Amino acid sequence: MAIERTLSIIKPDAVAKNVIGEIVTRFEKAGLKVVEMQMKSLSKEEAEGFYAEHKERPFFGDLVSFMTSGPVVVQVLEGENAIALNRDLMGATNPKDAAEGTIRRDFAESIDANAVHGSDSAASAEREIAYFFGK
Ligand code: RTP
Ligand code: MG
Repeated sequence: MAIERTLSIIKPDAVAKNVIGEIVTRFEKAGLKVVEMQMKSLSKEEAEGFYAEHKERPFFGDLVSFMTSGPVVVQVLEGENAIALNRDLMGATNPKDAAEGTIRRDFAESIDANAVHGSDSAASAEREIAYFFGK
């Protein structure tokens, strides 16, 4: 049993759609516990730093514009196998490829406006949690 923590962001498209509660309910029903939660608007610098691993990618500018287009909900989720479990609940990056019953399949519009972020590894989770909430 590995109890992990992972960083989740409910992105501006999902906040605008008024589905914060539905998304959090999916985490809770899957056994993940919300242990930190903050609604905020990311500055350009915060979004750039958060997604720094993608800074050379062609979609980086669009990604930063999108992530600063409205408020987001930043959360730390805790539970058994939380990092992989959250990625499973989210579904594939492109909602067109996301499995039935996943958050992105049900709430996302496009590969850009794809409803949620989730840490993709233990190292990412550690960095991302510290980025928003400190150690
Ligand atoms: P996230 O980091 O937001 O949880 O998404 P992810 O792991 O599923 O995907 P990642 O590869 O980390 O990409 C970060 C975000 O960049 C946008 N993206 N666009 N046009 C493209 O080919 C492309 N690839 C990625 C997506 O919005 C993705 O969520
Ligand atoms: Mg990612």
